[in-house]
Amino acid sequence: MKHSVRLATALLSLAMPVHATQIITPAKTSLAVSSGDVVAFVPVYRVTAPENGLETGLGLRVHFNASALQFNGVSSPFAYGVQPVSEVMVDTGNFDADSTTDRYVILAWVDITAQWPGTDALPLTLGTLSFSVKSGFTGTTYVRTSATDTAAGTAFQSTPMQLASAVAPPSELKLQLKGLLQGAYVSATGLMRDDLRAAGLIPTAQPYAAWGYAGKETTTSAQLATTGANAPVDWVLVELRDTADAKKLLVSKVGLLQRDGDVVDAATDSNTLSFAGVTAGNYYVALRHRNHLGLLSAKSLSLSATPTVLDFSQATTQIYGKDVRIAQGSARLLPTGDANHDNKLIADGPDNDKNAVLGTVLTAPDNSGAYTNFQLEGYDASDLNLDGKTLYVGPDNDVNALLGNILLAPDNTTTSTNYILPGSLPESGNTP
Ligand SMILES: [Ca+2]
Ligand SMILES: [Ca+2]
Ligand SMILES: [Ca+2]
Ligand SMILES: [Ca+2]
Repeated sequence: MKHSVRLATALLSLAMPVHATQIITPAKTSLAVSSGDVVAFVPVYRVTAPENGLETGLGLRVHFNASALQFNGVSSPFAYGVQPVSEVMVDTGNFDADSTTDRYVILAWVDITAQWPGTDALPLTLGTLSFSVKSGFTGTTYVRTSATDTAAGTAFQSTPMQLASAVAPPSELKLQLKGLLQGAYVSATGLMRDDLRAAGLIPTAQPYAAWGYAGKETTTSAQLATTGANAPVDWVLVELRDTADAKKLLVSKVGLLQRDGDVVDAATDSNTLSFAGVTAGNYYVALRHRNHLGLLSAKSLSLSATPTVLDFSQATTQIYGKDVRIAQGSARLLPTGDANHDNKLIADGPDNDKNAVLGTVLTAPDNSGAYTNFQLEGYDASDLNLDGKTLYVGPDNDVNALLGNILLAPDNTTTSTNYILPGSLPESGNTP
């Protein structure tokens, strides 16, 4: 094969007539491509006056970048005088003056009687070179041509074909997520209370900036005026995590939790959450709240533009790690009590959540007497039952549910108040 190419180029250098310019133009000069695409490079030949178009032939290198393209072969080569296609060669000579095109193949046509390309009219299609776009290719690459050897007196002109990675179509993942917060849950109705909303305490801007979440979600007074089963209970944080590492946070979004457990988009009120610009694939999904233990799906879920449903309130929904959910009837609830947001429920000892509640009460500006039974109104993480007040002692206080969760924890076999109930959500080290 190589022998034939050498013969061809030798003949060309001997016999090319003067003043001709042989011109190669690709049938397509630019193309948008994606990984795996099979693309065609179709060189079209013509020659300038004063020549009549009859030559000894043409030796053509077709240059390409081997990290972007794989050469598949040539089909339908122009038959008259055609030589076997060369192997793929390394472009150490950089004959096309483009260092990114590091490989080439040679196509050659030879006619020792200088009648090439015969009687065929110009321009002439010389064949189709097939390339596959390698996986992971991004950016721009070129297929260029050069003439093999310096044929005496002839010039060569060529136009490259540009291949640019196609812009991926905007992808959007859709998720329908449900969950119930123990602090607000009323088993008689199967709904959560919306005391925070009714008291006008839910902020219009998402409150998870304190956790490092920088999203700009806001809601409207109209949405916060909604009553009934779709009334907002509070803001919640939704996370998509890496299928290979449940600790690795990839995308976050904040939504509003309705009384019936739907997590809705704060802007649109839709119970289908959209994650724009996220590639379809497998993700762990987390649901988190300001003062409840968060939950993560047991497995990563296949998310795409078709909504995926995840309902943490169903007993049949599997949880990542130990299932820390609180059972009330058939409902499963996110446990309340994490007043200091450390992913643990502690009632006694260092970093305990009971003291976080007490401290908030005792240091409240209006509680100048530092009364333990002072009732602090407001939107505070210490309001563990989400009724709009922080209360340490007395009816509807905020520590009873915390204590109950610790004393009744399945692993607290000795029913100790100093038992530490760890959350099952693996803690992420990052906060996109
Ligand atoms: Ca090159
Ligand atoms: Ca709803
Ligand atoms: Ca805690
Ligand atoms: Ca409360």
